Amino acid sequence: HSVGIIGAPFSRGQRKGGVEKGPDYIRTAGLIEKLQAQGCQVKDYGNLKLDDVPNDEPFGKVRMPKTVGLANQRLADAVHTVKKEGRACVVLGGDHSLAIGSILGHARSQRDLCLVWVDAHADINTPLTSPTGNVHGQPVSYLLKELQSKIPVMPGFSWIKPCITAKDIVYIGLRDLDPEEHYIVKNLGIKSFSMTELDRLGMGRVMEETSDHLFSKVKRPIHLSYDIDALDPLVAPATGTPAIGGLTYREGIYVAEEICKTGLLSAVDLVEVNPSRGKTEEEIRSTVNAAVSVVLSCFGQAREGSHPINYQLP
Ligand code: DIR
Ligand code: MN
Ligand code: MN
Ligand code: MN
Repeated sequence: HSVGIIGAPFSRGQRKGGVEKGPDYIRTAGLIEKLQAQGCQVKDYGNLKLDDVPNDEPFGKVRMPKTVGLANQRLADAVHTVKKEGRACVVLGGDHSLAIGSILGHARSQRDLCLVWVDAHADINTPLTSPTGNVHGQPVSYLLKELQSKIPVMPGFSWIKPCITAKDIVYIGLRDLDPEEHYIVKNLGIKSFSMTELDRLGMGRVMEETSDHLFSKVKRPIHLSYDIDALDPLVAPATGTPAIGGLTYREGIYVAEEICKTGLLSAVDLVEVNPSRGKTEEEIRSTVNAAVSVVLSCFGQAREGSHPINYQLP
């Protein structure tokens, strides 16, 4: 695998400080060295320089629209560059609002991409349904063609053109949706494996059905947008909006292993690691290590073990 890493130390899509430290914590835990040790060619593009835009008044409820819009514009350009250079792109967050720029940048070079969204939350509020005004609870709404008529013109967001349709998305791990979000998911018929479906089917069937729905018939590039709060807070407590009853470590890794095996993985977001939300060093360590393991599994780390293709017994 040839992998490009972008740090997106961005926190203005929600209210809690600390999530901007995610990229550096994940690097310090050895992500790049570990990817290289498993045979990946890695280029680290460094952290984006993202500044607050002055006089960034709320638009309705939406908080810091100019700052969030500009950061995502920068990120879209960076992701586009990584894809032009022929690498799989890994964006380290930062909060989940950065999926807007990551997916739009990805879509510039990969027209028919599909989206696997692993999260406790659907992140599909529109600016008008959002109960919090936090853009990290809204990114999917800006990306969906079907919702375009429901999105008002907002400062900082005029460059955004939706790039995916409802049938191009699968959700995995949902358990904390606002009523308006549930309405949108059902009304648009988005394929969703909430924790209830996961309990019914098991993760093996969930990944089979994800594959059937998105990429088994016609091969297409996969964008994996992975919110660390998809994992149970017992595993990943250092995150802004933890939700009890989530994926086990094993289920979380299995998703990444299966996506890796398709050979279609083109971009990954690993978001919402917030070291400041860990109550102890151990909570931070556990969350960061889970994030590193998810990315390693996306690019070849397998629990069954592995060996070089030309290996000869001595
Ligand atoms: C809530 C929480 N649905 C919102 N969303 C979160 O703010 O729109 N997304 N935590 O990650
Ligand atoms: Mn979430
Ligand atoms: Mn999210
Ligand atoms: Mn969140």
